[in-house]
Amino acid sequence: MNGAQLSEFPDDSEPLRPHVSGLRRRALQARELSAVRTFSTPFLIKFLRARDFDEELSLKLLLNYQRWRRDSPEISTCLSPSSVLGLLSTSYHAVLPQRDHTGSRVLVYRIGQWNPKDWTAFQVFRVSLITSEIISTEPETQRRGLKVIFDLQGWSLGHALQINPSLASKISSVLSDSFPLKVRGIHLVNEPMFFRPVFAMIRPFLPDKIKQRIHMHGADFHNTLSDFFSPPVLPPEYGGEGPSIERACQDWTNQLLQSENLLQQIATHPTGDITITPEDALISEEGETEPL
Ligand code: VIV
Repeated sequence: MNGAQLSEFPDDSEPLRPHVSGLRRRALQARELSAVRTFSTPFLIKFLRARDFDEELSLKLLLNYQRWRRDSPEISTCLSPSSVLGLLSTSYHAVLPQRDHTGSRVLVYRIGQWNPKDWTAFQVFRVSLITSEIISTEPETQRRGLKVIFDLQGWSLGHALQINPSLASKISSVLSDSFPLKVRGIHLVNEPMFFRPVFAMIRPFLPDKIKQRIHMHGADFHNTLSDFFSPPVLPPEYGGEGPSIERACQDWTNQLLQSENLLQQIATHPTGDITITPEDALISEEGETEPL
């Protein structure tokens, strides 16, 4: 059975068990994680699904995720949606209510709603990390990944000045191999000419696979965006027939606010694994074959 077929099985099914145990054993043996004694099954499955059940690649992703969290405390130590409520209230961001025809989650970011005088790039990044943590718990999103629409209308020098090389490298790491989500498409709309230098800073760090999935639509996006998304998926502002972008942003903000506790737990947990059950702890002790 290949990774894509395995991915379809539910979390607690028999065919997934040897892979979960395999990744758990590798993770428990990894020197970088020596302080961690348990890994829950749903947590490990996120990384396995993101890498089509290749245990070696899944371990690498798990270690990169840990490293990214550690190296980006300005972004990862607080995942409270209410701390960025002012930004969310401007209709900056939504996860659309409908998945696309392949089952991917569709995310919209309206950069023009971000006033760089009020919010730092780290806080803006936090919004994406919050959403990513929430949607990465959904098995269907773990299987079918996500697509992002960046509306760059209103992109200004004030925005550009916030994106330095260190931040550009953090952006490319989460897009490539530091977060357990499959990035299936990045669509830029309304990008102005002077977005190019910023894009040129991020692009060299991206693997070819991701580069090929970036589409620049410009101001005439109505014609080309519809090649990728069917009308019921998109809000009318983007040429679709779904609920308005304002409605979608409000609804998603409310969903995030309801997850405040969960997000707080993820942020403060040493590995971000908040789904540990007593049963999982037992399995991990069995899996521990090396003498301490
Ligand atoms: O956060 O899967 C200059 C995606 C994104 C994520 C995270 C995950 C993910 C697709 C990003 C996309 C957005 C965490 C797991 C990278 C946060 C970006 C925050 C910055 C401050 C926004 C500034 C605007 C960018 C727009 C261009 C981006 C690309 C060309 C990718």
